[in-house]
Amino acid sequence: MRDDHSIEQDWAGYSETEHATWRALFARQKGLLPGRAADAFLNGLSRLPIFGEGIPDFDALNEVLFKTTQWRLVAVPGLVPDEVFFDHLANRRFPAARFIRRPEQMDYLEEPDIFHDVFGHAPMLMLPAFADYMQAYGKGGLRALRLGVLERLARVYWYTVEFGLVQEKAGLRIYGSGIVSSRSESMFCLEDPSPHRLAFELRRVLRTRYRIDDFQECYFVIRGFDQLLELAEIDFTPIYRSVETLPDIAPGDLSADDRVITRGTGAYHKTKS
Ligand code: HBI
Ligand code: FE
Repeated sequence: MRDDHSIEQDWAGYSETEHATWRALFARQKGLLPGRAADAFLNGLSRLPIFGEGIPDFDALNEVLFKTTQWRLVAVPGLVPDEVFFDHLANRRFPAARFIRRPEQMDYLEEPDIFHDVFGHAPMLMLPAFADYMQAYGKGGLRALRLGVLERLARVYWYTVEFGLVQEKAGLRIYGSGIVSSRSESMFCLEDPSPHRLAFELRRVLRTRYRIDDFQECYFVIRGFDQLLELAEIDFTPIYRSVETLPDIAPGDLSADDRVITRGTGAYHKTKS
């Protein structure tokens, strides 16, 4: 392992069982995502050498990704320390786990694996606005560590990059990597009546706790990816200060100022049944 925690992907070292796990995960999500995933996600996926046959080769991916938005994937053994993670993002490198889940973990695992990191994250990095937002998050993460406000900033990443929804003309769509890489949550987040779907509001997000052990009870909806680019351009320091004394909000709670996005007309349309 290098100082920045990166390792070789060693693509030739994957076993047939590992490629078979990828194939099964890919086939399952591919069928679910038309009509559910954001256009930008589907478009990014279609332009990258991410296929159903087996685990992608980072060298081939990086050739396309780097040419498009100057991002690249670097292989890591698993979770890396916050500071290392942010430093990679600030330099337009996405640390992606080399390992794939075991066959008995098809539906759930705690740590991000290569399917989550590559299938879930790489397609959005093909969109210039999103690519710039991710880099800004890395820089902001390094600042937040110094200011002691990482717990609050991490919620912005969670509710956008990992579990974000976007309002498109055709309806509500998924762009969060934690959702697009999960069979059950990609249905739950759009179709289940129970979770709150709220218009994205920065101060509200900074205060909202999240669940790591179950489906989200709350999703935040952006108007489009320009909204993320706006976040990349503002100074968070006065905003941290303005919410410093305000209490956290539980993920299942609603407050009077929340703008609830209904799933009514134009929300989610099935394109096939
Ligand atoms: N490391 N490999 C990896 N992937 C992540 O998503 C990740 C990480 N380290 C820290 C981290 N995420 C989060 O704690 C930050 O977003 C706050
Ligand atoms: Fe992730």
